[in-house]
Amino acid sequence: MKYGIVVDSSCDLRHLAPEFRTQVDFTKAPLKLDIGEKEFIDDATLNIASFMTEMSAYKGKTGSAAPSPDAWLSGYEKSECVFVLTITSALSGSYGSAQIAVDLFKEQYPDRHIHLIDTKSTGPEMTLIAYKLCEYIAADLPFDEIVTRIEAYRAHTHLLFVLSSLDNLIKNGRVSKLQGSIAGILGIKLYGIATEEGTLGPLGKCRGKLTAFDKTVSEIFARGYDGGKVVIAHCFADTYANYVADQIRAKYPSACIEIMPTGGLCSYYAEQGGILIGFESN
Ligand code: X90
Repeated sequence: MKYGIVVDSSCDLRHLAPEFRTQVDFTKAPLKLDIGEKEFIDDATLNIASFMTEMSAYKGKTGSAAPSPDAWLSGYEKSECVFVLTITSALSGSYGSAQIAVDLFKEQYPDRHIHLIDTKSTGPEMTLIAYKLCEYIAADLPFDEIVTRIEAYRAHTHLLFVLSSLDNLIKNGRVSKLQGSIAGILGIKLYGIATEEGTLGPLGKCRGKLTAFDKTVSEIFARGYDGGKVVIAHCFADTYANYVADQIRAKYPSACIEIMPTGGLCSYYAEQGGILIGFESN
């Protein structure tokens, strides 16, 4: 296929909408998840519910690993014009691995086009960027024009999150102990934002079933949301995701909001009850 979008599996999106499928090849390079010696590939065959149950029950070490350059390269090779989106390089080696594959790809296919983006984010914000790429491709824009426009678009996308536990982020050294000091305290939720540098930026912590979600919705409005697209990914927390969507719709009734379950990687780190919200700002 002429156009390809290749993402790592931290992007929760499973498929493109049918109207884009004939024009764009969408490939996911899977990260790996480990429970002790047992390795799970974060692809469409992973049963996330049983993975999460097994992970919670396991007392030893669990972890994740970025896709190999080979896994990236085999995704790129399917298309002539390739856009690559990775999880933030501040928290994962996925971008570094994708970059090695880009160099190999350029050597092997000097006539093809490829553009690699460190999204400085993950999950739903990557989904928003993938959706926008589809729109540009469907509009028949030249490759370089799409590159310029997608870089400009990224200034208008953001990611907020609400987590009930930072255990896996701390255990895997993705968040400092100090930053995550509230982790594990029952009933406390932490809400925050993906910073410009692509790190976790805590905004606050609170008790109360819905307080963190109300505060997060206020943050969405405060950060320039004015009725654009929203993608919410949740880890077995569709009630919270729907609550957030309802609060947004109370102010913007025609807001375009999509709710989806987190894939393996985001489920592992966001943990049960966690939600991630990607949104567009003006
Ligand atoms: O390379 C690897 O093994 C992957 C490591 C990924 C670590 C971070 C995953 C975060 C998932 C948690 C809340 C959102 C944080 C956003 C910060 C940019 C989701």
